[in-house]
Amino acid sequence: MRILALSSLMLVASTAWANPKTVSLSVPTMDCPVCPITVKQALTKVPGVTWAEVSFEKRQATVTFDDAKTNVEALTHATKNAGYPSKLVEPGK
Ligand SMILES: [Cu+2]
Repeated sequence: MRILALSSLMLVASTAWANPKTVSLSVPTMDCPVCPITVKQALTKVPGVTWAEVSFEKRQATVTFDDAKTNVEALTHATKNAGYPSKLVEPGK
């Protein structure tokens, strides 16, 4: 009984300790200030995404996600489906 309680507790803990990851995506085809709204919606709809911010000025999206639930490929796929192909901006570039 005690072991059962402990293992279910650990399951809850491992979910809470999911690894958040933040990446920047280049979205060069955004051509007016309304575009970022569409891109942001597309990104936040991806399961595992916890936060998305899109800058029209920089033509960039910054996305925070749980890397156990999704990945960069899913993010770029989502923006492409919304009409805005994107690609990962390598850190330091
Ligand atoms: Cu637009």
